[in-house]
Amino acid sequence: MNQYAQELRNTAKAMVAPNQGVLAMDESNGTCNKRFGKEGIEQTEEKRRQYRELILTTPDLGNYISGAILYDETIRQKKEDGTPFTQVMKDGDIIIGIKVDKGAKDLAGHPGEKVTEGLDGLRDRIAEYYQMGARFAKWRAVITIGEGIPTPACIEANAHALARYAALCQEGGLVPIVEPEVLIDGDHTIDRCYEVTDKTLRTVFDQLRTQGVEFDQMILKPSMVISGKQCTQQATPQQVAEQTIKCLRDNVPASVPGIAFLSGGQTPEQAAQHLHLMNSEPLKSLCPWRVTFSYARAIQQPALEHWKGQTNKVAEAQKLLHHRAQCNSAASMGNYSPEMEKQPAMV
Ligand code: 5MM
Repeated sequence: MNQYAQELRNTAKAMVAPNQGVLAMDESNGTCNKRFGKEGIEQTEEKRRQYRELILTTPDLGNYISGAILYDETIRQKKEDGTPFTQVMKDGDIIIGIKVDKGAKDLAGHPGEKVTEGLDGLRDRIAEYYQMGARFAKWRAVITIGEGIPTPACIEANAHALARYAALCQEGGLVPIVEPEVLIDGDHTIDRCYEVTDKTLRTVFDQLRTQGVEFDQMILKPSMVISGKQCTQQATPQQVAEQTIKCLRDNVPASVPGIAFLSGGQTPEQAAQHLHLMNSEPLKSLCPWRVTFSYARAIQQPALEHWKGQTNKVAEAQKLLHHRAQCNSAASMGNYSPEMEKQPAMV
């Protein structure tokens, strides 16, 4: 039996505790710089550090956020006053998570498709991150819907990598967040998204089983079953919630403690509304797992747009971040209403 088994179960449960979800702040430098570029923010290590300090020092963040996923650069950084970010998180009751994949790269022989890399040397990196205080990890696979894609080759290669990553994490004491993202980009219908998500989740859980991953010691981070962004026929929020729960019930074992969605390019309000509907009757009683969030953009975006790199905007940006965390916390309990968005944003 894995020496970490009980610790892994406890961590997984804590990550999806009532009222709480996970904050994804693991943008790689490329992605973070791209988002900074759009806001006219300088693309430097110091600006990324300042931004991550803004997030992690948001007052009372730990009331709504159980854990935060960091990037390799961030887990080594400190506050301006020299306090390591890892210490700030421990003090704020936020579990330390770390992205361990090395990004989605072109899949050879399959134009338009990606496979996520990062298995080489992963055992050693996990040991280092555990030493640094991390207790969970994340690996994201990307599945694109388009003409003739995804192919079985893409789904299988990504599912295999996710399962090998998850097994290595459990061996080293980190709860794996398994993230197969079916992209929202494209003009596909919700039915097509259902078909692809169903096939992807089925293949991922087959591979997790094959690699001996313990389902009660992991968290699934899926995309929702939703119409493509450019689809002319957009499904209603209730349809998104229903189709997503149906697809998850067909594929995710009840022993998985929690499902923490990515937002994938939905607006902050959509992401909160969809999560709320899944946590409201009649869907709520159909779920054997806790259903919550692991959003990046749907929590960070308003704060980033307000901050724009300006020191005098930090406190206001933190209020916006706090508000999104609060809305999604409520949504994860079925207590969100669009009225919450009308409250003054406290700026
Ligand atoms: C899908 O992206 C994940 C969730 O974020 P959203 O809620 O915005 O969809 C997120 O954790 C993602 O993996 C990172 O932000 C970006 O990582 P890369 O490696 O693409 O920079």
